[in-house]
This record gives sequence, C-alpha cells and structure tokens, in this order.
Amino acid sequence: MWRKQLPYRVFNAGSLRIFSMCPKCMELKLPREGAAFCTQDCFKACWSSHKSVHVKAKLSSLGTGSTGEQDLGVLNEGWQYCLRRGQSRTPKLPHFDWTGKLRPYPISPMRVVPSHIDQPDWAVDGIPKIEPNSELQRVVEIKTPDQIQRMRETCKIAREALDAAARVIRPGVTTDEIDRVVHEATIAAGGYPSPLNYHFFPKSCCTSVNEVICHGIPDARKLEDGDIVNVDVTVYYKGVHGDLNETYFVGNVDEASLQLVQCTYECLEKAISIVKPGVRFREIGEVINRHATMSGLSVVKSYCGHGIGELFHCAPNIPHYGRSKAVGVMKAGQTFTIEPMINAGVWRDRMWPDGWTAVTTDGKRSAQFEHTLLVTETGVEVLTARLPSSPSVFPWLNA
Ligand code: EYL
Ligand code: CO
Ligand code: CO
Repeated sequence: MWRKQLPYRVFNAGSLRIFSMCPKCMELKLPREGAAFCTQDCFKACWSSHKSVHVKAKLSSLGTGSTGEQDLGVLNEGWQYCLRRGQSRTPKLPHFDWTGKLRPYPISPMRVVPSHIDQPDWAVDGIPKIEPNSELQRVVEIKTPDQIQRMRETCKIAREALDAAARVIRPGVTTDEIDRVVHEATIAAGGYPSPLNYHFFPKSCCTSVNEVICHGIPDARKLEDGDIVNVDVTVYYKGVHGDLNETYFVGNVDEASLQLVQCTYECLEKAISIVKPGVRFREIGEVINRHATMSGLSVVKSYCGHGIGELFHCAPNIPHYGRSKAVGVMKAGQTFTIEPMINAGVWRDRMWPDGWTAVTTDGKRSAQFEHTLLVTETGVEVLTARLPSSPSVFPWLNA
C-alpha cells in the first residue's frame, strides 16, 4: 500500500544521511554499509553485538571459507540497529507510547538474492531511481499485450509465494520464518522480492500482526494463538511487479477478529466487482467505505492502492475511503492494486520509531487484503487470483 503523501522527503534523506562510521571497520576496510551507524549513540548502543563483525571479518580474511554470502552477512549486520536515524530496534527498545501490546523484535541479516536474478534499480543501494521521476506517476499507462502477459506470469509467482507463506502459519512460527519462505519461493521461481531494499526496507515481504495496519517488518517474534497476521508479497519478474496480500488466522481467533477479517475480504471483493471501463476510481472508496462502516468498522486513509507494472508504484492513486478526491475513470489495459486496510476501532494510524510499521492509534486490530487487477474491455481480470492449489484458509470460502 502506498502512503498518500509519498514518503520521499523522509527516504531521500537516506542518501544525504550523515553516518557515524565504526573506526575499527574503517581500519579493517570493511564495507561502509556495515560500518555506518545513524548516530554516535546508536553506535554505542550497538557495540556489544557489532564488535563480532570485526572477528568474522578477520576470520574470512584469513581465508577460512570466505564466501560471498558470509561477506554479505557482515555487511548487513549493522542494519538491524540503524533502521532510522537515532532509533534502534534492538537490543534496547526505543521510548515510544506503544498503542497496543505488540513490540518490535530483532531482525535477521538481509537475505541474499542470487546474481542471475534480474533486480530492480533499488536492490543495490536502496534508492529507486526510475520510479520517482517517471511520467507514469502522473499519467495512467495502458499496458501492451506483452506487458500484460508478463504481469500474468509475475502475479502467479507472487500468488504462489504468498500461498507458501500461508501454509507455514501456525502458533510458534516467527514472522522472520515467513519472510524466509516468501524469499525462497520467490527466488526459486526466478523472481526478486520487490520490497527488499525498496527505500531501504530490510526484508522480502511485510508481515503485519494484530494492531499493525501495514509494512510490519518480519522479525523474531513468534506468532501466538489468537493472532491475525497479514502477509504482503510483491515479486519482480520479467521486468514487471505483481503485488498481493492476505490476512491469516493463527490458531483459534476470537469472533470479533473473524468478523474483521471476513469483512475486509468482502470489501475487496465488492470493490473488484465494480471495476470496468468508464467507472470512476473514486467509486472504489465509496463501495469499501459503505461495507466497512455498515459493519461498525473504519477505513484507513493514509495508505492507498496504486498503479503497478514496470514500476512498483505509479498512477493511479486508489483511496479506499469515501468522499475522496481521486480523479479519472478506468480504461481497458490499466493495471492497479486495491488493498483496503480496515480497522476494528478508529481509522487513524501512527508510525513506529522504525519508520515503517504503521499501527492503529487505539491499539485495536487491523486487517487487509490486496489484489493486482487488469481492467479488461468487459470488466476485470484478477491477476493475483487464488489458484486451485491455494490452501483453504478462509472458512467463508469453503462450500
Ligand atoms: C516497503 C518502503 C516505507 C510496500 C507497498 C513493502 C514500506 C514502508 C517504505 C508500498 C510501499 C510493500 O504497495 C505496497 N504494498 O502493497 N512500500 C512497500 N514496502 C516500504
Ligand atoms: Co500494493
Ligand atoms: Co502489497
């Protein structure tokens, strides 16, 4: 989901960021990325675990089985602490007025994508270069038959990676383990997990538990009986992206959470059912808002659906709330996502100190479903539709 106010101000600061460099890493000529700390305080807070980087680097320089993978592990070790300027995720929790019971946990080193896989332009340095400057941020592209065929293939890979994640969800599994499954399913199919290093996002998918609205970072927290967890997968393959997500039940979930997740599923289905040439984009939010409010639920306003194709995010912007200022009408050949986030309590969102995790301000639960869609001459094709092989995890879909 894309923030209505594009977060470029925040993220472009990344390229201008002034880091504190670890002097020992400089001496050992270790890669800058692993040696950079957002502040002196962050460096001090991280020292007890960071210093192992020097030992590992010395070992690998002595030729004790130095592989590219080990080097990348060293290179990325600093990132789990340096997610945002002055904020450390672990081992010390930052001061924050947490809105619910959930807390951040440590995150594992960045996963590696084999070099034979075609990467989007942010994979190396975290900064998308084509996307923000493209005219496709303003005009909605009509895809060619070749682009559409490639998107069908990519979306199927994304669907299968999400289904693989759904199959491992149960109490005791960490969200990092879900990320590993998504990452491996994606690269096994020859794709790149689009979120990985997108604006420095450190993982291959988003996992959003309970009061997390979206963009939760997979971490060491074990899923608990009664949790709900959204898994959001985007794959880059043959030069195009495919984006979808679903919210799953962990063990036995209370009735209110069942209602929340089912209503959110229905919101997406109802929105998809109106898609055809000539319909205003702003109608999508009207349909979603009507169904959610009828069930006593609220619609998140800060994050929207988006155009997708050779770019991960482009025009059109698709608000999920009512009375929006969204402009334009749908035309055959357009591709975009619908990804409503529905809250059990109030619609307002806040961001965790990590700069990514969006949570409800009242700490109540939030659910989401997402599809990538193609407008056809007669209606809509759901490019990320469930497959005969998809696991049956939603009771309302069972006959
Ligand atoms: C990474 C980058 C801030 C995703 C979507 C992962 C998160 C927060 C910066 C949109 C934007 C997924 O469309 C998306 N999901 O459906 N950023 C995304 N990230 C990220
Ligand atoms: Co999306
Ligand atoms: Co998504």
